[in-house]
Amino acid sequence: MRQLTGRADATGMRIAVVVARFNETVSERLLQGALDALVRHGAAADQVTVYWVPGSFEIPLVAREVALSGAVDAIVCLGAVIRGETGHYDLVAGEAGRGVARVALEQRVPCTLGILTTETMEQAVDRAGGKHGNKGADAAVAAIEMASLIRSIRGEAAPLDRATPAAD
Ligand code: INI
Repeated sequence: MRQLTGRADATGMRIAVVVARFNETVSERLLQGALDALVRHGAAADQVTVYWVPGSFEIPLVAREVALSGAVDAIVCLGAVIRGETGHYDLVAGEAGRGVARVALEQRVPCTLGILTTETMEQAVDRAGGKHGNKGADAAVAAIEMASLIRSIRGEAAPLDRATPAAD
């Protein structure tokens, strides 16, 4: 049996970040976390493009256009949907998440979900560089790993065997 995984190495990768301006203070922190993580994992700054959209609802369409351009290896989607601030939380959160998943599957480009869905602003801040980490950074690393794994499945890069724990 073989167990394969992706490399957390963005060297040579072209990455797009689509970020929603709504709840901008949170989005900015998610973006900072994502950009730091991309650079830390070897992405070149000139290979990363950030697309700002009005709100999380708009993320899937821009992600789809970027995917269709064929110019990226992965797309990181960032936003903050906060229930306390909206009457249509479920609609925005649901459509954003479903839309991002759909773009990934239909366009065959890894799209990762760094769209926070929380009850309160405090919970969002906690997940945007606060006590629960930075989900923007997590989404960026997931995008790199997925792009790497997809490349190896397509025969464009050497596969990476997953290190398995020693047997008891
Ligand atoms: N967009 C968000 O990204 N987060 C939210 O919390 C939010 N609220 O509260 O409504 C939100 N709404 C805007 C929405 O994404 C669209 O931009 C808007 O409906 C225009 O299509």
